[in-house]
Amino acid sequence: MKFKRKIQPYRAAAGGWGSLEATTRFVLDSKAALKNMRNLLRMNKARGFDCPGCAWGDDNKSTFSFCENGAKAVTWEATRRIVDNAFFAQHSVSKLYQQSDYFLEYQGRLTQPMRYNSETDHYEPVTWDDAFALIAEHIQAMDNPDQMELYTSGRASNEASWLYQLFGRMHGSNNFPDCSNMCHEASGSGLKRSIGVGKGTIRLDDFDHAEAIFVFGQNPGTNHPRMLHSLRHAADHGARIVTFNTLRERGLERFADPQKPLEVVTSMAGTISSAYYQPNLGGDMAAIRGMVKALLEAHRALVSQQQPGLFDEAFLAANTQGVNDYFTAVDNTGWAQIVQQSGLSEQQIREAAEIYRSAKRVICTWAMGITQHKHSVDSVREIVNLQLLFGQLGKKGAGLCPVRGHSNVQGNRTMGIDEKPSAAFLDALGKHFNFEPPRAAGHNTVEALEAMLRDEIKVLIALGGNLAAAAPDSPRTEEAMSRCGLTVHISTKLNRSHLVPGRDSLILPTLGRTERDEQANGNQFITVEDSFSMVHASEGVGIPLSPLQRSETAIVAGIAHAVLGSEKVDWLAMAGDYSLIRDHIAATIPGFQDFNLRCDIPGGFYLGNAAADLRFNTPSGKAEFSAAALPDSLFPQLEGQQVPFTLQTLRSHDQYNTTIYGLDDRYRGVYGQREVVFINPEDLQALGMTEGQLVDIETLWNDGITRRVSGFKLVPYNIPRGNLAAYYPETNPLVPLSSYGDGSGTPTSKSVPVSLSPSEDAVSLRIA
Ligand SMILES: Nc1nc2c(c(=O)[nH]1)N[C@H]1C(S)=C(S)[C@@H](COP(=O)(O)OP(=O)(O)OC[C@H]3O[C@@H](n4cnc5c(=O)[nH]c(N)nc54)[C@H](O)[C@@H]3O)O[C@H]1N2
Ligand SMILES: Nc1nc2c(c(=O)[nH]1)N[C@H]1C(S)=C(S)[C@@H](COP(=O)(O)OP(=O)(O)OC[C@H]3O[C@@H](n4cnc5c(=O)[nH]c(N)nc54)[C@H](O)[C@@H]3O)O[C@H]1N2
Ligand SMILES: [Mo]
Repeated sequence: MKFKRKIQPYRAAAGGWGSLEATTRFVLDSKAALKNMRNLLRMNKARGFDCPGCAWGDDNKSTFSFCENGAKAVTWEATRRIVDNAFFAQHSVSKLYQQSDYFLEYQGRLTQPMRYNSETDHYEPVTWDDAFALIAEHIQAMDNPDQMELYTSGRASNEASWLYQLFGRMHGSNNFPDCSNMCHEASGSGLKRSIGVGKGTIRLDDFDHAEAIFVFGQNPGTNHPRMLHSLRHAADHGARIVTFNTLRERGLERFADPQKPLEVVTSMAGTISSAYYQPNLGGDMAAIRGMVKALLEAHRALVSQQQPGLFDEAFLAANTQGVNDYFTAVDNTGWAQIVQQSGLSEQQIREAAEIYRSAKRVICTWAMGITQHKHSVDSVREIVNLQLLFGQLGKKGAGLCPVRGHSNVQGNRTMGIDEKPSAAFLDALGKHFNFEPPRAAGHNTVEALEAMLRDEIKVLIALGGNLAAAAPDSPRTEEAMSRCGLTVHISTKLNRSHLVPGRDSLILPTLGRTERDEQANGNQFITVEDSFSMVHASEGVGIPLSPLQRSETAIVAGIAHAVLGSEKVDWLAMAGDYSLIRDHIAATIPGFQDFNLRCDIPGGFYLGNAAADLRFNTPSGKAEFSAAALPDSLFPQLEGQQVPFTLQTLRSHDQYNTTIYGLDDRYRGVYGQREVVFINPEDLQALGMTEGQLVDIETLWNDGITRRVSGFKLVPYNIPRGNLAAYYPETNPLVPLSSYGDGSGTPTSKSVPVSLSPSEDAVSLRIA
């Protein structure tokens, strides 16, 4: 594959012609153009399938609602290329390992179960029955149930993930590491501690009523393109959109609605952000603390003049706990620290505070720029603090909105994919199935990898995802996985995780969400939950490529049946008729009564959110302020050491996590390449380096391990000094496994302490 490399700033609005053109080009490039188009048309409708792209909600109003990146996700799944027996016979695992992530997934869909043969270093065909028997053999040989890790990636349906957790718990372990541990874990734990529920409190139509929307650490133009419609619509109706993002992101500046041809043809693209602040990486908590400091000052001035204060005193008294301790923490935080840590001036922060206070209804949204730092839980709670002061909960057009990643990651948690399940959930499960579920907390993703490195884990099963490439510290992650006795990957496409086999390894090919899922009792649909707690049905339409592919639910049931037998639970009957699973979900998870009936509601049904109704499931029964101090440093491990740069690892426009669709990042002006590092032009000059020069990036850490990637091209960019950005997963070797968030365990993918040096092999690389 040859790609034209160039760096050329993107000047148009996000979402305009560029977007449609790229979509069409992408769809037509694939061999299944017509089928793809038909699939697109059915996305996000009452029935038809849910877009496997992101977890944004659907308004069910527009007739042709899809986005460029949703289109890529669907087309990528709908390829006619196949990776089968013949492919694996031709390529050894060691040879495939040399290939890029892009190459691996581009080979097509997995169509038959394969087992690794370490003697030949090839995957070889295996029957489903033999695969299940092999899994049972390994699991039954374990000394205790905690020697197994059950990983989940957030595309799995409610039905498959619920069945999966039941299998794991009936077998006796809570080891459910998942992608969420690397993603929005800090949102879940921060929100739970502050307001008693780990989910967003708003609904999609709240965007129509907000007077201000604060967007922290998020790049919706690429990762949640349909959110731009909501932002644009809100901006058109006079809402102020205030962005906090370390980088200048095109999608947050201007957006042309691809569904409004006039805008695309003329240049009527709307401006999105009315204010755009570029804090240092990890600087948002300080920025918000500064906003509150300014607001508290104004509040006190009013009160001292016997006037009503700024804050919503009635709300605070009735619904919250700990505000005075919080004010003390704010008083104890000086402007010098706020300015230094946020990287914003006091004036900018005061200006943001002014916009905030002038709006009656405010929504705060956030994503990975907030959640992938050491102090992410405190940062999430600081957003909540701000919102509580003004009573921005329990009213229309206001609230908290962590914008989720994978399309059903929120649903997975609701279904019990959780290494720390609540006692109430375990009680309900135990009672319904008459067994004693394990009570001890299980492993999150980092803990699972650490346990593998200690040789404590015999079996790893992955329900989707690509753990080897998604997890931090790639060499150690790969080492960890290869130490398992058996690794099992339930996957749609070939990926890096398959190429770091345990002593035994299986690839089990599964159907994607866009495909027809026919079982004993006829065609099945599944359900998913979006970022707004809407649960809805999704039914695939594409014809599967091979009769050997099985649904995720059927595979999980097959494993459970082989390991546990079907005396207590009839796993295979559930795989034959998913409505049986939904009946069990209704009986074990709150909010799902009459689940099967409610699957027919167009657009789905709302699970509800207690905090949005001002009911707080916290120890005090109220929303709890967090009085945490600002962190002294992002890297306390490096006390006293000079850290030249902080690096964030982020997504390009042509990727879905570890799936690389192409080598362009259009809105950032990068074409045909991914090994680039964005840097402030003054830093470039201070380093005595030049645009386009190739550098090595090396992590500064305290464990004596060298972590370095080489040959990254310097690209001058609008980013504050001292901050860098480069793409994930290429930079995952730089993120230490032992660097994770306090109280979240999430790898600190958005703040890696690094230094840069000229690449030694720069000359040869440049010629190549
Ligand atoms: N097309 C596409 N869609 C996706 C995905 C995908 O890979 N491709 N992935 C899905 C998943 S799993 C997820 S979790 C989401 C991810 O969605 P995002 O969180 O938008 O993803 P990232 O690319 O990691 O972008 C992080 C953004 O935060 C900014 N940022 C980084 N650190 C900081 C900081 O400290 N402060 C501030 N204020 N800003 C910061 C970055 O400049 C960047 O704009 O998207 C989901 N949707
Ligand atoms: N450095 C760094 N690391 C990060 C991040 C970062 O920003 N920086 N982001 C983190 C985040 S937010 C996340 S969510 C994780 C993502 O971690 P994962 O969810 O583990 O990774 P994905 O790349 O989404 O998984 C892609 C694979 O899933 C499989 N797949 C696709 N569709 C399906 C399906 O329908 N069913 C099944 N069974 N399999 C399917 C395919 O085989 C594909 O190769 O990565 C994390 N890692
Ligand atoms: Mo994510």
